[in-house]
Amino acid sequence: MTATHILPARRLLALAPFLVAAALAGGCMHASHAAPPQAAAKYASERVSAQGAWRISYKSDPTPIPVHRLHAWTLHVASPDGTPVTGAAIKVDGDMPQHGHGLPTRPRMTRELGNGDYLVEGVKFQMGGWWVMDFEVTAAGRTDRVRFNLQLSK
Ligand SMILES: [Cu+2]
Repeated sequence: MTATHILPARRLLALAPFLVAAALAGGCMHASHAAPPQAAAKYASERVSAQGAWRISYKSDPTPIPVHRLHAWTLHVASPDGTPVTGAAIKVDGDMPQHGHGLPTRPRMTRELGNGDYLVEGVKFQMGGWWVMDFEVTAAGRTDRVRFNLQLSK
């Protein structure tokens, strides 16, 4: 093995601005298959989880969802027939699929409010555009996930 294929450091430094520019130009080079859903139904605030275990909806406080501002969501978890689900464990995540970055904060479910409602605090979006919010809900020995699509204006 020789080092002939290793670029000299100076050459790498010269390339750096172009690499950064490419990354900033939408970040789509490695996420080219990620495109915002077209159907308005995909942006609904109530959705059935992936395996059909839960019917989940959210409300942001304030509404509409703000950008650049720390705020809270209330998640409502019900069975498919609408019966509120209590005692659930909920994991929260979110990201911008086209940009390859996540949330600037780590939102958490901090309190069960009763009647199938759960408080999620620490939500913040640092830019407008297409976001996804993922919730993994475990209750009664069953785990299922739901993904909400958001289109936020700046
Ligand atoms: Cu972004």
